[in-house]
Amino acid sequence: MDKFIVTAALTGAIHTPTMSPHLPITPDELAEEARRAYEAGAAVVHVHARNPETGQPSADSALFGEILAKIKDACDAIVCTTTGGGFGMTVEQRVAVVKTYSPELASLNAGSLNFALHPLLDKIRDFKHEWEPQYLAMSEDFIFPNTFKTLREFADFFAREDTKPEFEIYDVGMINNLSFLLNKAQIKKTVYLQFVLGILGGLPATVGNLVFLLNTARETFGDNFVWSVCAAGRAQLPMCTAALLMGGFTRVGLEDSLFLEKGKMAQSSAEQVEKVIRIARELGLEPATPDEARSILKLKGLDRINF
Ligand code: KMH
Ligand code: ZN
Repeated sequence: MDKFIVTAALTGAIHTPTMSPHLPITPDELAEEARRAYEAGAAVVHVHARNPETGQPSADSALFGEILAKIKDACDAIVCTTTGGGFGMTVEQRVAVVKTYSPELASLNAGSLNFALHPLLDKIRDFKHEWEPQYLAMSEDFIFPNTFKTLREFADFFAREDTKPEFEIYDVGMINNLSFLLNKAQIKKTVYLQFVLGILGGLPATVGNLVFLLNTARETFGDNFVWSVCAAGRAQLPMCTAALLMGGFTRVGLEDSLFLEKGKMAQSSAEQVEKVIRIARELGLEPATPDEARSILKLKGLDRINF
């Protein structure tokens, strides 16, 4: 039976509390969501921290530590911490979680883009918190900075901790950035690519674009890579299904979509995990356990994390 990895991206830094009452905010809510996603079949949970009072994406290292410890207590899923953080954080703040907690896996954004969320403003009239409309509005003029210098420094910090980078690829040129960044030995260790489709400022979520990304990755890394897909909003499940058909892995979760189907909000990332696994099983695919995912991704193991 072929195995595929399901990641649940629990909260992210895109959606704001007004957009869904189900978005986990506090460490306890994040741990509970991680447990539910794990029990539904996710091998990996991707984690951002949020200010427990306001729900704003947070770079607070102690808060991150509390979240990581609670998730570790709640379930056996692999924890993939963000180093994308939230808008306006410095690159030093974003990478601190790797230096401090030495996770098995963390996101590493493979290039800069105008990560634009401002169209979401039109959909909401009354926000719960003052920061929310400001946060969305500023993204119209915000370059999410991942310069070559940042990539080099992040890659060094990851290498020091032996934290596996999950490279976030928003556009095809970012694969070329990685071919510049990575040496042969790093590529031999299996490059892990997360294709992030449908972000305004990046590639639209289409099967054609996914094929383009995959072909470019093959030309760049040969067989030395594995890949996953996530997609924003209503493209989430169709693009994950396309990934399954093409031999890829899938990321679902409320970070990327707040819905389970048209007009129906997801109460938990776990519902999206269940749904993608249901589809996969119809195709003869089984979700990998965390230990199977560790072996596929060549992770260092739980005994070498610092939380
Ligand atoms: N926070 C977004 C700007 C990641 O986790 O590394 C990008 C993001 C990716 O969420
Ligand atoms: Zn993220």
